[in-house]
Parts: sequence; C-alpha cells; structure tokens
Amino acid sequence: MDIPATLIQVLRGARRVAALTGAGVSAESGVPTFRDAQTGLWARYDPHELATPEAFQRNPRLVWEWYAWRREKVAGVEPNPGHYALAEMERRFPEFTLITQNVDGLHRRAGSRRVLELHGDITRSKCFVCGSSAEAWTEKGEIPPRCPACGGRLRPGVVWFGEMLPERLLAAAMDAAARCEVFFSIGTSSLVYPAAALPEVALRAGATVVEVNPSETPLTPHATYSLRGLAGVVLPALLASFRPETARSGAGAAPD
Ligand code: BV8
Ligand code: ZN
Repeated sequence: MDIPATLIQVLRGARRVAALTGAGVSAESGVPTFRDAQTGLWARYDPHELATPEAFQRNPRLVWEWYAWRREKVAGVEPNPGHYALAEMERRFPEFTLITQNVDGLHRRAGSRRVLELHGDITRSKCFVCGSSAEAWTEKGEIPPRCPACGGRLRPGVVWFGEMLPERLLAAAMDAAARCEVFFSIGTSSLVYPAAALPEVALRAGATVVEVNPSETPLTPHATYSLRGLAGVVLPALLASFRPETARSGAGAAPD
C-alpha cells in the first residue's frame, strides 16, 4: 500500500491526532460488521431492529441472547494489526485520541489506553430499571438475569438506536475532532449519528481528514485522503511510512 508523500509529510509534523473507528477495524479479527448479513440463527434479524430499547422491552430474552451470542464471538477473537497500529499511534503522537463506535473492547485488548467507547461495551451490563452497572452475573435460570440491587432486568451496557450517547464521552470526542490536525475515519460506514458528524467537525476546523475503508462511504467525497484498503494493511503501512520527530520518549518511542 503506497501512502501519498504529502500525507506522510503531514503526519511527520502532526502533534494532535484523532481517530474514529467502526466495525470494519474488527472485521479482520473475525467480528462480523454491523452491515454484514447476520449469520445462523440471527440471519433473519436486522441489527437495527434488535439494538433498540423497544426490542428489549418487547422481547428481553431474545435481545439478551443476541448479545450473549455476540459476547461469545468477541471472547474468541484477538485484536488484529489494525488495532495494534492504533495502540502504537497513541505512543507516537504527543496528543492522540481514539474514538470508537465498537463495543467489542478489542482496542483496549490491543493496548490502547485512552479509548472513548461512544456506544458502550458489550462485556458490561446494567440494570434496565435503576441503571446500576453489573460487572458479572450468573447466566443461570432467568434470562435476562436480574439486577442484584433492585431486581429489575439487566440489559447490555451499550447505547441502542434512539438512546443518547454518554454526554461526557461525546463532548470529549467532539473536542478532539475540533482541535486535531489530522482526523482518521477507519472502518466505518459513516451512517450512524452523532459519531458520523465527527469527521465533519474536523473538516470544518481545517484538519486533514483521512478515510481508511475498502469501500466508498458518504465521507469519501469530503475526505482529504481516502485510502482504499483494509485497516489491518493500511494502518501498519501508514505507521511504517512516517517517523514523527516528536516521538514520545520512553516505551514505544519510534525505533531509530
Ligand atoms: C441518538 C451499539 C439522539 C449497539 C450502535 C430515527 C429514530 C431514532 C434515531 C434516529 C433516527 N434517524 C436517525 C437516528 C439517529 C440514529 C442513527 O444515526 N441511525 C442511522 C441508522 C440512520 N442514531 C442514534 O439513534 C444514536 N442516538 O441519535 O440519540 C436521539 C435520541 C432519540 C431520538 C432521536 C435521536 C445512537 C447510535 C448508536 C447505536 N448503537 N452500537 C450494538 O452494537 O449492538 S451503532 C452500531 O451500528 C455500531 O456501533 C456502529 O456504530 C454502527 C454500525 O456502523 P459501523 O461501525 O460503521 O459498521 P458498519 O457495519 O456499518 O460498516 C463497517 C464499515 O467497515 C463499512 O464501511 C465497510 O466497508 C468497512 N470495512 C469492512 N471491512 C473492513 C472495513 N474497513 C476497514 N478494514 C476492513 N477490513
Ligand atoms: Zn436495578
């Protein structure tokens, strides 16, 4: 994958960088993207239908089991070179903000320390009634399990369609998009808001916007650079192509 020389130049001098990721960055780990046809038992369901509070209220057992199935799939996979490249970028740029729409926790498992998980985390659950979060629960008997605090039903710790994103996380993501010099949009169909507004905020603030996706998206015509390829291939190639002068000292500093 050859990276445009002008982009390498921009990356060499960049201090404030932000990256937004979507399901495409986990595709090479074997996690099906949101748009991929659901497999097996879940083939007949549209994720947009299931990932809603209405679906949970209508059929809590079905929605809980869909997430239990997805948790199992995620537990069995590993981060891929794309995740590791982003963890390395966090060490190489003085200010690097990773913003993800993914709920699979793979960025943290790859070593990224500061991750804004806008849509939550599939491995956590919380009470649908009192909101208290549940770290662990016994998958015995009743499905979904009951909240130890109030007896209400537990629900996955994710943001469903029609639900507000955590205020603080969204504000931090918007701020990073408004202040960065380079904004990466990686592996996302750029269809789901408000996350899809972030690259627009960065463009308006004069940042260089780089899209990494094997296909076109609504962002493509607006991006400064559109690298048509897989995250697991393009991101390591990007990293290898520039040596930021301002590499952070200590662990993970750019090799000479
Ligand atoms: C909100 C967690 C305010 C759950 C997710 C009507 C009624 C109500 C709301 C709306 C409405 N119309 C619009 C809205 C707003 C709605 C929205 O944007 N809908 C879209 C569908 C039009 N947004 C919301 O509801 C948000 N909340 O707006 O609150 C509000 C409140 C009340 C009423 C109105 C507004 C909440 C959105 C969060 C939803 N939760 N996830 C779960 O995971 O189960 S979203 C979920 O879908 C994912 O998290 C992700 O964000 C999204 C899927 O998108 P992608 O990640 O982009 O994945 P996708 O499969 O789409 O694309 C993969 C891409 O990767 C592709 O482009 C592909 O080419 C590429 N790719 C593939 N392989 C690779 C690759 N790229 C690189 N490398 C590869 N190897
Ligand atoms: Zn409760």
